Amino acid sequence: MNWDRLTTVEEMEAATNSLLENGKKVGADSWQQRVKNQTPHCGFGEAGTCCRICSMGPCRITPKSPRGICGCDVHGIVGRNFLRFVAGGAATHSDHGREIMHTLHQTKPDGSYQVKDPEKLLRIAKEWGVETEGKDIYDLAHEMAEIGLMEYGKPFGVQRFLQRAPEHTQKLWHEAGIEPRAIDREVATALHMTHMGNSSLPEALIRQSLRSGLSDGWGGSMMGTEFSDVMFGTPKPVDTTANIGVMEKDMVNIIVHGHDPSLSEMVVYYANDPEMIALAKSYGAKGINVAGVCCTANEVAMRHGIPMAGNFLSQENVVLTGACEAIVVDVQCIFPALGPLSKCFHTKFITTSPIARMPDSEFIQFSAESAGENAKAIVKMAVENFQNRNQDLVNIPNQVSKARVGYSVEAIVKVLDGVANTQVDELGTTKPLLECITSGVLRGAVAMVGCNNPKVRPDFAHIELMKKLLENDIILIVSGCSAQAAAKAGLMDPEVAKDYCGAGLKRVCELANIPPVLHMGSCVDISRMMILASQLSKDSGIPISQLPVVGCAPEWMSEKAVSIGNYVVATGIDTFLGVDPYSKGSDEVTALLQGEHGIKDWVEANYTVELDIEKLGDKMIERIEQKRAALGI
Ligand code: MSK
Repeated sequence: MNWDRLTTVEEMEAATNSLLENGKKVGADSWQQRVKNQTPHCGFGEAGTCCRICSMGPCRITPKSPRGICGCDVHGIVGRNFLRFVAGGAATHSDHGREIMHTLHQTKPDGSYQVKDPEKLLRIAKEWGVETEGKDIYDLAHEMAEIGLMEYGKPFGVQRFLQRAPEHTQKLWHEAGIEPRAIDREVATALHMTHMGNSSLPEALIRQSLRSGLSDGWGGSMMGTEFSDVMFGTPKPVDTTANIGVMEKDMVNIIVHGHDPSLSEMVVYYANDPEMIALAKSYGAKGINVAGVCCTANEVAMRHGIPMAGNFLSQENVVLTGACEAIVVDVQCIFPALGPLSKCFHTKFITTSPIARMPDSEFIQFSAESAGENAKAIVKMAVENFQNRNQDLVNIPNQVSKARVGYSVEAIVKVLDGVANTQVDELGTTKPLLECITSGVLRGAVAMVGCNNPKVRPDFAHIELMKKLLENDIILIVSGCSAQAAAKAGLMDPEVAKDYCGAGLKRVCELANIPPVLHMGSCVDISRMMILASQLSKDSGIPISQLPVVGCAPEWMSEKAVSIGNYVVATGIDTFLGVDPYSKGSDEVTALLQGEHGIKDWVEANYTVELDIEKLGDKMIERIEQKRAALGI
């Protein structure tokens, strides 16, 4: 265990290699092998220049064949593919938010789901103009759930949460014609626009990409985050541990993986049930250990201090330890490979959502109405499986770091008040953080998010970029698998990580007793970052685009990440990518996304794509310093 220094990527890779050796003993496949099988990738796919939207093709654009059969040029094809990519992500995130609203509708004082943060519910109700006086909190929760669900399909108007943005941002959205209407409408419009015979004008396609992205970040994702807080509690700083060594040799190990906290909350609850613990002991285990992978790990870590076993490309590692009794999944980012892999061991691969059905899994349909019963059945199945573990195959690398997680906007506002001693009003203020930035104690902030991608050495880009930014007194707010990369390395351990900071950031961390990399949650929680940026802008009077703040997704891989990129940029935050979003095949689309006169003219921010991680870091620091110079700070 590395309690007093960072765990290096090389050490993590050595641990993975020892797990792959374990897998070889039982004939397991691995993503590392599948990457080799799939390489080299299709050049047309990578450039975004293959169109298979209708059945006349597929059409692939080359110098010899510059147009598809319908006559669409490369710019239309790349633009359409890009918009479809965004729509897939916006639909996915927002459907997660929709499930949360349905769960909110099921809350009862004595039910599986309750209102744990009534103040937050009342605050949002007031914001939405809903009468709260004398109303029972559960009646209010149900009313808010219905109103929230209408945001998905209302025939008129724009998203309610847009009014949270600074006036300047709202004006830009209005003038650019990208205020998102009903969430489902923006996804449907994206699919309609990209159907054969509709839009092929890059500008129109990219405008709709921003609009669809905004329907996610300021609609579906924001509802997912805010109402998860209402039901499960708004995160506060809590200490936990991270990396593969959180699996316990003598305990029943249950891994929760996916995104929707409705499932994992209940699994955590029943894993603590004395009846289940007694059952585990009757099978010779010392107890039940729940740990997380991917964003579900973030959700339960920040609310309950549940350890985080790994991120996206570590998901096979937990099974390869030979000590995983069950891997329980809900939705998104789940490798279908987990089915055949779990068959090589004793592991039960339990799927729970009709949205994510996979071969070689046991399906226990989870629903808000029968949540308790379902979760108990899952925990029992895992416990009973302990007896089937083959002890000769158990290999748990001794790699664990400490992590302090759970920095919601509310928590950040609270802890940073300790640094500058500014009076916090009822709703809180970001003024202490602004003072640190304007005085130069902190040079700026980077919101680092996103996945792992085998195109980038896993976790290396996240960790190395974070170290470089910390050295330069740039504070990090992180979410998703980027957050777990930091936690695995030890960058969320306040004691260890402060030594990687410049003098200013180190002082802030010591005074506020925080790590320099602040864990903000899962990938839907990037909406928290939008609220924080908006609050900084309102408290300073400076437009978001002029603040020394940038976004970064160095190892992103999913459609959701592209949707996120679109709402982050559309909110005015320059965004730096370490993987190309299949757009390089069109110089027109590239200019719109990355140039000085594309989306930048509409929303005052754009993308930078840089595959060299060292240069990506330099470019972010340069942009932050340019913004500081422009502000004269
Ligand atoms: S889980 S979308 S791999 S961050 Fe949210 Fe991680 Fe990316 Fe999935």
